[in-house]
Amino acid sequence: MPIYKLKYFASRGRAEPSRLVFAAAGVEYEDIRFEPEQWQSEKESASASEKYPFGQMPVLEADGEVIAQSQAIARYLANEFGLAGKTNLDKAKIDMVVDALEDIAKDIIEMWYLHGGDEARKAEAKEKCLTKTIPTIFSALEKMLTSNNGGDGFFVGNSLTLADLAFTAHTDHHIDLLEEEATLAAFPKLTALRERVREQPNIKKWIEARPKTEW
Ligand SMILES: N[C@@H](CCC(=O)N[C@@H](CS)C(=O)NCC(=O)O)C(=O)O
Repeated sequence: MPIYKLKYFASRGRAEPSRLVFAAAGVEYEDIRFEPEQWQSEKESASASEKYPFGQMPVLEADGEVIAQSQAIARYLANEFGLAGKTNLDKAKIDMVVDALEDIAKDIIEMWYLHGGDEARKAEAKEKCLTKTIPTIFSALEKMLTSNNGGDGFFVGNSLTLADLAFTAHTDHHIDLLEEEATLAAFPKLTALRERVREQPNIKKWIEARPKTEW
């Protein structure tokens, strides 16, 4: 097994789907968390372009090989640990879920950057997220989940995959950043899936043990 190091800020954010993949697989890794000032000096270090190809985090080191981009990292780990579906069609379905979640993340990030600035525009962005983006995407995901074993199992196939883990990580994030518990309420199958994933023993253990962060 390679020696894995996952580098990110002291938050769940874009690293948490990969952390959940590690947890689900029961694989050890070094969970390196930088404070903003440490990150600044990392970025200014002589080897920054090798260690951080895009000048951003998260970054994974696997036996010294550097992999950047959060989705690439999560997919790589899921493939390595058998959480990436069995067929190319399974993989495409997992990507559908992950990419749809990224569309929500884009809207939330846009809203987040208005924080402390134009409060009216921020409220407008939040409203759009809550009344349009999330309901549209969650309706499609609820339908997709329901079409697989009645929605009482997992998004794809008969076992846990990156799709379920990414959904669980992203919904925590949405709920915290939007300060809104209600986004899932209209979607009973998605709500139950999230609980099922959070109750998986390895995931439960990680959620209890992980550093408590604001987001
Ligand atoms: N597309 C990239 C985006 C990465 C990204 O935006 N990283 C932010 C944190 S979430 C970052 O490193 N910000 C610090 C900086 O740009 O200096 C991914 O998914 O990994």
